[in-house]
Amino acid sequence: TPSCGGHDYSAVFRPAERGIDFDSLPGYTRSAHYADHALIAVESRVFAGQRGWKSTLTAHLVSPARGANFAMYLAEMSDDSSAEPAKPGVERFVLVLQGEITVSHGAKNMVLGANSYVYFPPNSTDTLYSEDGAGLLVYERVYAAGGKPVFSSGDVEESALLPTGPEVFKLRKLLPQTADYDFNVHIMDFQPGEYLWVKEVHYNQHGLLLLEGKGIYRLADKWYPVQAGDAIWMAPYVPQWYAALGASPTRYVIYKDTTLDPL
Ligand code: UGY
Ligand code: MN
Repeated sequence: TPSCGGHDYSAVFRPAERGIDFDSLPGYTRSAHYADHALIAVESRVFAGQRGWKSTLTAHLVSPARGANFAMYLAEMSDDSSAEPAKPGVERFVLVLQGEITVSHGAKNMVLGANSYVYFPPNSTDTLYSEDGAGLLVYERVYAAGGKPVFSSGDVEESALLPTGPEVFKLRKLLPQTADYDFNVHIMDFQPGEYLWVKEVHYNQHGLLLLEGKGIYRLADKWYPVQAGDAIWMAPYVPQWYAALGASPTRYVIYKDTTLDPL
C-alpha cells in the first residue's frame, strides 16, 4: 500500500484496481425521464412482488402511469414460481431471457428456454411456471384491436428475417402482421458501425430493451450512450435514432403498436 501520510491516492492512476468505474459513482445515472421518452439504466430498476406472480420479483420499466399504452417489465422468477393469467382483456407477450418456463396451454405443457417467446391473447386462461427460475421480459396491454389474436410461441432465431428497405439492420417480427394484433415485438440486429437510416418520427409507441452490445441512442434532442440491459420508452412522435458502436453487434427487442389505427 502506498504511503502518503496514511492516505491512499492510488485511485488517480490505478482506478480499475481500486474497483472504481463510472457507473458506480454515487448518485450518478444515465437514467432520464421526460414527457416524450425515458432511459431506464440497469442501476435504476426497482424489483418488488407483483399480484398474480408467485415467488417472482418484477421491475416495471414502462407503464400507463406516464401515458404509455402498454406495460413493459422484467420478471425474475425463482424456484417453484408461477404466474396467473393476465387481467381480463389484457394480452401478454413473454420473451425468455434466461432459465426455463413451462407454459400450460390448454391441456398441453410447453417448456420454453432462453430466446423463446410466447403470446397469450386477451382472456387466455393459460398459466406459466418455473421450476428452477427464469428471467423474463414481459409486455402487456389492454387489447384494443377488435380481432381474433391467437396463442403463439416460437424461437427468436427461427423466425424469418424480413426486408427492411433502405435500412441495414436485420429485422424479425415475432407476432403475425395482421389487423388481429394491436402491437408487434421486433428483434433488431446491428453490426458495429451500422445505424438507423431513417431519423424516425412516428405515431407509434416503443418499449425497448437492449439485449446485447452498445451504442448511442438519440431521443428528442438528447444523445444517450447505451449498453446491454438498458431500457427505453419512446412516446409517440419522439425523434429516435440509433448507432451501434463498440466491438460486438447490438441486438434489441422493441414493442411497437404497429397496427393500431392512428385515429
Ligand atoms: O420500427 C420501428 O419503428 C423501429 N425501427 N424503431 C426503432 O428502432 N427506434
Ligand atoms: Mn421506431
